[in-house]
Amino acid sequence: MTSPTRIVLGTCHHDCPDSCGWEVEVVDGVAVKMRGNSAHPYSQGELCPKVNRFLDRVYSPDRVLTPLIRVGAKGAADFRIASWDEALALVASRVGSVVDEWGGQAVMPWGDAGTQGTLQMNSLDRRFFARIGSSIQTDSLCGGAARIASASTLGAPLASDPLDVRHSKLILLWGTNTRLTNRHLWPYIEEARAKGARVIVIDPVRTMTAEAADQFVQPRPGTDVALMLAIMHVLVRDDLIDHDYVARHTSGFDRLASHVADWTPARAASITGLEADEIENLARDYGTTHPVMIRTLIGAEHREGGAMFFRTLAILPSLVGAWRHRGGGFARSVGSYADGFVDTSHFDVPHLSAGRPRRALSMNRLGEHLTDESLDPPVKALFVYNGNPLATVPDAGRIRRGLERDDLFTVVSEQFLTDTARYADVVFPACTQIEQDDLVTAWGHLYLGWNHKAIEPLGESVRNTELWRRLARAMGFTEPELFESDESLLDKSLIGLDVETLKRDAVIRLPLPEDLRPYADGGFATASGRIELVDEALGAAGHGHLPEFRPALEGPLGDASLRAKYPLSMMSSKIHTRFLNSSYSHLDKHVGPEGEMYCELHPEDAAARKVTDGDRVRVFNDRGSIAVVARVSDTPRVRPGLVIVPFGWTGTRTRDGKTVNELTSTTPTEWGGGVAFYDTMVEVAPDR
Ligand SMILES: Nc1nc2c(c(=O)[nH]1)N[C@H]1C(S)=C(S)[C@@H](COP(=O)(O)OP(=O)(O)OC[C@H]3O[C@@H](n4cnc5c(=O)[nH]c(N)nc54)[C@H](O)[C@@H]3O)O[C@H]1N2
Ligand SMILES: Nc1nc2c(c(=O)[nH]1)N[C@H]1C(S)=C(S)[C@@H](COP(=O)(O)OP(=O)(O)OC[C@H]3O[C@@H](n4cnc5c(=O)[nH]c(N)nc54)[C@H](O)[C@@H]3O)O[C@H]1N2
Ligand code: SF4
Ligand SMILES: [Mo]
Repeated sequence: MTSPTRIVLGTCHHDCPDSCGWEVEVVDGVAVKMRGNSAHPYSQGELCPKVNRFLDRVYSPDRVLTPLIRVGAKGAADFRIASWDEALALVASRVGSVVDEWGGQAVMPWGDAGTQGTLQMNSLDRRFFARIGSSIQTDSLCGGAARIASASTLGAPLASDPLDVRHSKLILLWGTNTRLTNRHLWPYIEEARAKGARVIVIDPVRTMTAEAADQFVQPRPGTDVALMLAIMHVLVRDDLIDHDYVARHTSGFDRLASHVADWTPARAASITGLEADEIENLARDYGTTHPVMIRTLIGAEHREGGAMFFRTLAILPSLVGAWRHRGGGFARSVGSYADGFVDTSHFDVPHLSAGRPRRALSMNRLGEHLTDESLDPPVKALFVYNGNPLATVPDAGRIRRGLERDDLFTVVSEQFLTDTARYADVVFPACTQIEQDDLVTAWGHLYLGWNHKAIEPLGESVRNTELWRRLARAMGFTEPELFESDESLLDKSLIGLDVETLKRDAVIRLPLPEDLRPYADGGFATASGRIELVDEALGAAGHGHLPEFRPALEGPLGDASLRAKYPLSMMSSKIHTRFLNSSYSHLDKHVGPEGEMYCELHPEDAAARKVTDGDRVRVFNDRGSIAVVARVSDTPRVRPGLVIVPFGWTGTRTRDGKTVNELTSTTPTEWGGGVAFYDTMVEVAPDR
């Protein structure tokens, strides 16, 4: 007799602003169907081309379902199946010896947001690594610099509700590819358009979002701060300033006004490659239309000047009083709004590392840390979870050389044998989201999601929290904090929420006002309560008291000798609808329709290199070289001088086993702890 069908509600865990609600149909303990939860107020029953086939991922024959121990060469993915006991004992003994010989800091954790679930992203791992006294992972591949830089202007990383674009008359999608990366926001934009709103996309690439916009502004990459300064120039010159708002809620306006006096549209035009008229019109539209919303996400952070982009952009709404209006302001990540309701600070238990010194290692410079002979102590053991750094962190060649080291012991927790997992000494099998309970805070909207476990973990896979508990036990640790249950961890985190409704519906809105408008009447979280247009701290640190345009060293206006060797700028943003970062690019039904990893060139650049559409080419610089197919079209998405190689491919599906991060730069953002992936110079040559 078959048991009745159960419908289990859940929330997507992916590192994606949408955090959609879903429902899983379960028969006899097997998930048979998965679809969007039509009662989810934001995603309204739709998932996406990545997650529509999620069950293929869950039940893929390629899932890692038991612990694995390496038997072949590193990178060969030659493993044998092992019992949990054996694998745990091996890790405990190898890591134990590393700690004895080199100290805890020789252990490096590397974890990202493979799941954004509150428990499974970052919870007991913090305690486990504190107990070891490991190195501490710092910096951020995604969002950290944008957050810090926006907060440097606004006082806190809090800004407009993106869903308020419904009420806008003018929407500037500035460095975000909404239709691809934040697709469930698009209907809200269309709603505004139906009421007469205009949409302007500002992006160096003619993205699918640009194609759907009313106006497309295509600056040279990394030059936006010059554009913003010229917009400020026009606002001041033509007196489109909201003087009342500026007087009451900002300080330093006079200095800003004189600072932008020589930032004429003509000057910015020569830097951005735009027409001076185009800049004039953009500034005038911005200064005269209300409500006016600037929507941005992460992309423009991945540059040497990435932090300054966000600091400067966040200034614009205060100059025109855009914050006053529903549908006006600046909408970026709203993740920090959940902080008051989901408090995970108790996940950190400082006394666990008492007496053990800890040092910071940047997650963005993994390759450097793994190969740096002067590092004291060197990294001797590496734990990777919730990420695939060999495919997603810049300068992958160096990471590979690190992972190949015989004296490095690498542990990976994964669902699949990713590029990185192939180099592991031990792989532990990880659950997927429908095999685990969790809470999901969103960064693209103000709804909080619950995720109910729909099926039992497949094979011997475990949720991350369980892995940390098992590892702690195997290491002989006894502190009770290392073994706290998932239920207890979550219970202590939820503050002032209707947990019953949250669990029943798997979604509630954060208890915030419907009309959010955080700064309608000022109230910035700075020391003075005002936006301090002159930032003393940044100035003292050499980053400019006032917003400054500084061209990237590895950019078209940067180091001339580098440019002579590698004259093309390379972007590697998200392009494919069926990939979510490097996840899914190993699954046939996802990778098949996306074709092959390519390099798109402007026809002029292609002709100069005797490259035509479909040719095999090499894209290279001093860091490495990748083999791809050229894409050249009569309607190029880029200006001359810029090429695109899409991000997201896994090396298991590319011609030479390499991905675009073989070429990318590890130069940090000038401040804010980000990394300048997109400021990368290359050359392209036929591969004959
Ligand atoms: N389909 C799909 N969706 C995704 C993801 C995915 O891999 N695939 N990844 C998810 C993740 S992790 C994130 S962080 C978000 C990111 O979401 P977004 O920030 O929207 O996406 P990005 O592609 O990083 O960058 C957005 C746009 O910024 C542009 N850009 C880059 N440099 C500049 C610049 O100097 N100036 C201007 N004006 N624009 C610039 C790029 O051309 C790109 O079109 O997407 C999420 N959604
Ligand atoms: N060139 C270039 N590089 C980029 C970017 C770019 O635009 N261009 N974007 C950057 C950005 S914004 C981001 S966010 C990063 C993303 O980089 P990563 O975080 O490394 O993203 P993924 O490659 O998707 O890896 C997520 C992994 O987590 C695993 N996973 C999922 N759920 C769980 C779980 O519950 N437990 C465990 N143990 N594992 C799980 C998945 O199987 C998957 O392999 O890439 C960055 N790198
Ligand atoms: S990946 Fe993003 S768009 Fe797709 S289902 Fe998950 S949250 Fe929604
Ligand atoms: Mo990201």
